[in-house]
Amino acid sequence: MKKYRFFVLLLSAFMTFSTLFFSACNTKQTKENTNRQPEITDIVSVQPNPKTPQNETDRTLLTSFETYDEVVNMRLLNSFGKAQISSDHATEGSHSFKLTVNGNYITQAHPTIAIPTKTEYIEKTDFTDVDKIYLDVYNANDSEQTVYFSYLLKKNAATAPSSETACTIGANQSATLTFELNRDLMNYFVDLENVLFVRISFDCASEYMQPYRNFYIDNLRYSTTTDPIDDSVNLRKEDEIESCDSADFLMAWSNINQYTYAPSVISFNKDSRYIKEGTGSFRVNNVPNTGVTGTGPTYNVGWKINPKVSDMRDYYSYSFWIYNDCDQTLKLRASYHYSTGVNYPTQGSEELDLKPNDWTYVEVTTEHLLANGVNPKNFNWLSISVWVPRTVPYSFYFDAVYLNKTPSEHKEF
Ligand SMILES: [Ca+2]
Repeated sequence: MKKYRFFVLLLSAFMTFSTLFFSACNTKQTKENTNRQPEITDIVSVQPNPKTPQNETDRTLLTSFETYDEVVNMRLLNSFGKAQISSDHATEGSHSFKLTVNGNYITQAHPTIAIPTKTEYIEKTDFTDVDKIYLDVYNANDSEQTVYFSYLLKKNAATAPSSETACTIGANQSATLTFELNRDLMNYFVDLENVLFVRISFDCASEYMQPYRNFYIDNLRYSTTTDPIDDSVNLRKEDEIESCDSADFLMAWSNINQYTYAPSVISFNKDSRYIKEGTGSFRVNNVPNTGVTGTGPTYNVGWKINPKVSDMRDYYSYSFWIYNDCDQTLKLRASYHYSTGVNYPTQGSEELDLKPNDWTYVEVTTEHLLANGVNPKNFNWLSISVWVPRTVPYSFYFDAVYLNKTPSEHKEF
């Protein structure tokens, strides 16, 4: 017993030091995390997770934010703010994670903590059986706040986020938030067996110089179910590649490249000025000044989708609309490929000008795909990417991505 007490004292001393250290390092940490690729290590631990509370035997701990070694692997994204280990408002173990949340009001990308899997702390990467996520939160603000849970998943050579599940928490309250995951929906778009990060997000600041918001979080855990996933769900209409009418459909899209090389954020837009058809469109914004390799005035960012078409020769073309929210003409790159194991579309592309502050219709014919060597029965990816300004905030929107059986009336090139 004496030995145990001594160990606790030592640990406390270590934690105090760690708290200071992590806090002091935080600015650097945030900057590095924005620029750095996920650090996925191949450490495989055979230790079972022993930290399941006795009164919650159906819940398994993911993290309790106890040690510096553990939290240093977490990434703070999208101008997050700060995070540090705290001894206040702990609900599991003796420490919580104190968050000072900012988020860039221009990008509207949620400030996010990304917690890596496949580590000695979280071995689990297959989350197929996980139906609920639990997080203890103390909302130290005078207003109701929303907290989001999502996954980042491996998808071929790229990554894709799952949709965000939201929970609200009242002002100056502590609560256990329960995120009920729609496994059927997620399974339609992403591979739940390949989770790279579990992510906790918050709303962005909504205006310039908005005061930071404070939260304490602890005791992130999950429960599982034996219910099978319903894989008969079909969310697309005939000949529709992407309607952009639901935030859930964002899951179908992957970054064209590693974040480091093509840093951008894709999000759901409901502003009717930027919708061509239906109830929504997708917005892509750049992440200016992130030290991307290269020095030109623009760099290429974009997102790609598997069109899930069995034979492209059944169609005349695919098409989409794109809005360039900028006062100058920019270059679009509509690329397509069928190769596997290559994370950048190399099979062919259309480059064309995007009119300033206007919609442009883009149609790529099957004839053109065939002429560029695309295997019509294995048309894996189509991507929509734009050469965006390197240092200035910028957005483009796209909508109504369809397969067309006949030449469409909008054809412009
Ligand atoms: Ca804890």
